[in-house]
Amino acid sequence: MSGKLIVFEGVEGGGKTTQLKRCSNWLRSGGLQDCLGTLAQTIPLVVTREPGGTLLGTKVRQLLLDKDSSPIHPRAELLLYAADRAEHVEELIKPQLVNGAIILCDRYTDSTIAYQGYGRGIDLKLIEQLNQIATAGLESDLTLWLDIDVEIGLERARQRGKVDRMEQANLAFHRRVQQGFQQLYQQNPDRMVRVDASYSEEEVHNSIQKIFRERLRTWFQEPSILS
Ligand code: Z5A
Repeated sequence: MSGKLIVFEGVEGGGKTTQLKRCSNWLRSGGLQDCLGTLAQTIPLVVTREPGGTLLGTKVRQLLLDKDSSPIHPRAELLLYAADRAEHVEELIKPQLVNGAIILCDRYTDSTIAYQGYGRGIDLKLIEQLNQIATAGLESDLTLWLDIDVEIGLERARQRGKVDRMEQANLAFHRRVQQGFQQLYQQNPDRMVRVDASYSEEEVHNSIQKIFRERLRTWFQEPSILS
């Protein structure tokens, strides 16, 4: 597969959605061309998210995040995230990678390890197996971990006014989730890059741009015939 899967991860309020949008706007409005020259015209850009990147996923997302719905058992919750992902990988991610696209995805497998594993306490090995089944082994090429203090992130999410079922969980839960992302970052130094998300939107965007510039050139630029 010739495309690239780039995932934005982290606890609530870290600014994933904000930064993913800024990043796609920047890439579409000349950033990709700036990094890759004329090659940029041949590379599609796709923006998606989990849960909810497909028609089925939209329905699963409603079931999972509706704050007024009755509680879902942790194993049922885990399987719903896995079902969303299996459909997402087969229907959208794989075909777009074959098509050579750069895919920007809001959350992926690390969220399941952090939230259902560290947060809910489900066996991590079981989750890894399920992630393997759901993705057929497809890992991200790059995961940007937007690292923010849990309380600051939740305060940002609260100020925005939208609170979903996961955000209603207690602080101890979100701290365990944060610990999960820290562990994943330590275990996957090649795939994961930490971005300090405590700075202003503009500053965080600039850090992400820098990472993109380096990676895109490494991935897509053909070696010079002179070198
Ligand atoms: N979940 C799971 O449990 N297991 C899984 O396998 C998967 C997901 C895939 C998805 O919800 C939920 O599903 C999520 C994990 C769970 N739990 N929750 N809740 P979502 O997609 O609706 O929400 P989210 O992924 O958690 O995103 P979020 O709450 O919207 O946070 P965010 O995307 O990181 O932040 P944001 O929306 O970009 O920004 C939040 C606010 O902060 C907003 O008002 C911004 O204007 C502001 N902001 C952003 N950046 C800054 C900076 N730099 N300074 C100050 N203010 C800022």
